Amino acid sequence: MSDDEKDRPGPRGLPRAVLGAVSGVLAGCAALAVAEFAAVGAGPRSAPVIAVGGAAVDRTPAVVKDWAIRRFGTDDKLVLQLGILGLLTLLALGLGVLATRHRRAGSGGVLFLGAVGALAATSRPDAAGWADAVPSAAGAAAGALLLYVLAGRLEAARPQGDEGPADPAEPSVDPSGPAPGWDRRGFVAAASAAAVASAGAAGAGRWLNGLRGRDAEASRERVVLPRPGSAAPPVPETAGPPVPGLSPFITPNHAFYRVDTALAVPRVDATAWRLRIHGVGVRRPAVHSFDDLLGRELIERNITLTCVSNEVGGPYVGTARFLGVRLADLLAECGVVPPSRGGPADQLVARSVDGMTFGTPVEDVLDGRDAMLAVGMNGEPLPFAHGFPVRMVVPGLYGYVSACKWIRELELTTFDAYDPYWVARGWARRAPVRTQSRIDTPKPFARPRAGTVLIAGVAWAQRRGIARVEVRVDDGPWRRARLAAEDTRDTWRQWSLPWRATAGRHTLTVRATDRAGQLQTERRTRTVPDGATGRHSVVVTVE
Ligand SMILES: Nc1nc2c(c(=O)[nH]1)N[C@H]1C(S)=C(S)[C@@H](COP(=O)(O)O)O[C@H]1N2
Ligand SMILES: [Mo]
Repeated sequence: MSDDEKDRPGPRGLPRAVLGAVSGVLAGCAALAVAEFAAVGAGPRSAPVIAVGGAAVDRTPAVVKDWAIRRFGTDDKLVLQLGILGLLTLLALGLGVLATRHRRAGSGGVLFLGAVGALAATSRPDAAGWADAVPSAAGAAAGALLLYVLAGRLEAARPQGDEGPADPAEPSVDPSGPAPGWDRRGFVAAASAAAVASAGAAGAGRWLNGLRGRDAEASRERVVLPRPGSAAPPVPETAGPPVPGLSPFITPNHAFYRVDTALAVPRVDATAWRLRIHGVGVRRPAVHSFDDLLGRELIERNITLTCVSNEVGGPYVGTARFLGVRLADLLAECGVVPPSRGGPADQLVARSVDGMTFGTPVEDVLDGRDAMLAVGMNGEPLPFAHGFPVRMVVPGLYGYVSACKWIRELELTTFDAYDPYWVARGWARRAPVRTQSRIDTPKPFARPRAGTVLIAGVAWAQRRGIARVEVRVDDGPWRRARLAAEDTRDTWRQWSLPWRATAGRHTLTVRATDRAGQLQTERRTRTVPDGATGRHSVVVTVE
């Protein structure tokens, strides 16, 4: 070896730490790829990033979950996954560097991360058992082995126990560089083989998981929605005035808000789907298939769905035309009696295929409102993101206590005996929708021209209906807005008010009064535990 060669920090100038970091990242990729492949068995929910993300959501306090929804909206899940991947990358870099000094410790770190993933996966409410631990375990084993091998190539020619040149007189080799005579060929060969194998495993995993999803997609494409026995009356022509900037009366499916904890949207094969009804006071437990439901009398109703996490003025509210089976009929067939007539169960717990649980008052479901198991939304089968094949919809209740998507089970129980998912995390047991209103146009910080400006928006108070909407400019008097025709009391109502706008900065505020006589309160509260209160204001500058 020439002196010249020895003086360089390392072959090709790459310090050993960098090669270690590269090894760490390769090991991380291999681990995730093998895990993705192994997750074909137990389903995408068992893949480490999804499992850890899901477990993190499970443990997120109501306030933080709410902050995330506020801050990131429907992207909260994407942000969470990117966060986990970013953290994993940092850990992989660190473990890779560590492995160049302590091979065992580096690989041990990878195994430890695998254990975290495995624990997370088995802790999820939808975990099937130990099978959910397999992807993380298999991935970690592959990653740990690869890191061990790569780190070994980096020190291949190093004499045992020698951390650097023994003779200080000898021109030194940078101790942070790979050991002299490191097995470059071996490293490059192992690294490339690992990269190719990882890409292969990840690709194969994706493909196989896709095949699974395709059965579900095919089953959705085959659905022919029957005509409703009880159709929704046509929406009054005047319920949705064509005001630019105002939300359409019916929210199209693609624009309908989505709120759920599912990091991977469940893709359920409708032909294999079953709904089980059982529990306290159920004299005839039942199991229904999707075709059973389609064969029954269906009702079609326009219903405004609202999320408890919706801030005052927020976007998590929408109206759709749902088609489904009346829930009261299904329960009555099983012999269920409401508490007011002596029934022993006051809580109807719904469970989804992804392990979420919801608790709805039995009394509400049986009080004559159009609570349903929906199979259709705006003329098509439920989109996967909105609960295909079957979801629950109960007018007048926030989604987290009623609107179970991807439902698979209904259990009659009591509020004393069981707390469903969000209730166990600090949200209210009972949560009827609050009377609310929102200004859709003008938008905040808009700069309309002086003259007539149309202020318009929506107001909702499901089960009660909207009686009045008033708008105030700055500290002026409350002026009654023109209400569009009402569809039903379970849908939102649109309103508008022409305003003679004068130049300058103005604050527009809206308030609604429901038909029970309740005026929307001015008092601002957070969304936790049972829905935000307060009034929506928009500041505009008239030019
Ligand atoms: N399985 C499942 N169903 C769910 C949820 C969920 O996290 N998982 N979220 C609920 C909440 S909080 C709301 S507000 C509604 C939203 O329904 P959408 O996403 O179809 O608008 O779904 C409900 N159904
Ligand atoms: Mo919600």
